[in-house]
Amino acid sequence: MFSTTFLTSLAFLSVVSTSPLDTRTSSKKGPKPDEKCAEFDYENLSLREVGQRNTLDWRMYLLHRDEPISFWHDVPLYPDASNKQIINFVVEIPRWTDGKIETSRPEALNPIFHDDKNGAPRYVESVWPHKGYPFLYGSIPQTWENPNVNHSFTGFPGDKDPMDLFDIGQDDGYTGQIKQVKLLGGLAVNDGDETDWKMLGIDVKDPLATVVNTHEDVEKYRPGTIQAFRDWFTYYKVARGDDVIPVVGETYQNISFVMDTVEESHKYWEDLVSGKEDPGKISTVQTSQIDLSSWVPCKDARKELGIPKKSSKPQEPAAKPEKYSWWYYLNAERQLIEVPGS
Ligand SMILES: *[C@@H]1O[C@H](CO)[C@@H](O)[C@H](O)[C@H]1NC(C)=O
Ligand SMILES: *[C@@H]1O[C@H](CO)[C@@H](O)[C@H](O)[C@H]1NC(C)=O
Ligand SMILES: CC(=O)N[C@H]1CO[C@H](CO)[C@@H](O)[C@@H]1O
Repeated sequence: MFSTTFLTSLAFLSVVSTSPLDTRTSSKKGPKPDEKCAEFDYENLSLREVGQRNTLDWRMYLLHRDEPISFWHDVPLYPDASNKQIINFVVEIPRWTDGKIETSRPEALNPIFHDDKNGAPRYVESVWPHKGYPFLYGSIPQTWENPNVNHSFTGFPGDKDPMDLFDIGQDDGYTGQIKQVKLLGGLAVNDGDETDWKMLGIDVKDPLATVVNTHEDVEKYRPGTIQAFRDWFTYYKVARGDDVIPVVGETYQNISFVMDTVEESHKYWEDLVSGKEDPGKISTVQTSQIDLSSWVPCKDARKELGIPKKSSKPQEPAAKPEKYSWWYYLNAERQLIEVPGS
């Protein structure tokens, strides 16, 4: 599809990543590389925001050296392949906010958008004592919850999304932020008979990060939070009328198992972007895996894919329905308490 002038040598690609997808191109001799496609550079990331927040048209794109790239396929999983406990994390939902903000599966370069429910922007109800999401929430780049295999631990197929992670650091975060987090454990959530891991991590810059290595370690410094966050994932949809969501194995899985699970998910992602697995409606267009047919040179991506040229003028977010500023209360059986006559 693209001219071979774009087939550049590995030296200029994301050498941070050890994915076999990268190394396969190592012997290729090509013409002068496109400087903008050079090694993934965390200092040169920026965001392009189009449309009004709290509307279904709003989009956030990730830029690398001012060219759009994919949050999902182009941000490496491991900042340093020699330490697989540290991974990159794409912040979708900052702490204490309630908009259901996600990475788009079907759109080219997978921008972040506001998920919809029944044709309107989706929010989560605040269940007492929490306000919105009580942590930063987002996805792990270059991972995939494969819907075509039953996960060996849960017995259920994946939910087709990148893996989710929640970051318990003190920073509030912002949508589109790329962070490095230390993995501490994970919950094998079974949402509607689909495997939907919620990995627990902490921003490596958080003062706590150096003294915690597992979810158990967190207990010493922040008693009760680990259990409270686990429970939050089980009941956060109850206020909208759903059932409690079960966690396979009931509690957090240990760090070595969780690191293996992330790595396995990275392999599923490789099968996805390489076409080994049928992508279905997922857009696998990317700018970093040069020998795959899903590759577009980063300097051409914006034009080829019709990505907006610039951010729109900053504007006030659209108003959200009043009920999302309320608190909802559950009884001991985790059922919604209804006030008679209301
Ligand atoms: C996954 O498990 C279900 C239920 O046990 C089974 O029907 C299905 O064939 C399995 N799928 C795969 C890909 O093994
Ligand atoms: C870690 O978790 C896995 C899955 O639950 C389990 O099979 C394994 O024995 C655990 N390892 C340790 C050291 O607890
Ligand atoms: C192309 C580009 O944006 N380059 C910048 C990358 O980051 C370094 C360090 O912050 C800047 O000096 C470059 O100008």
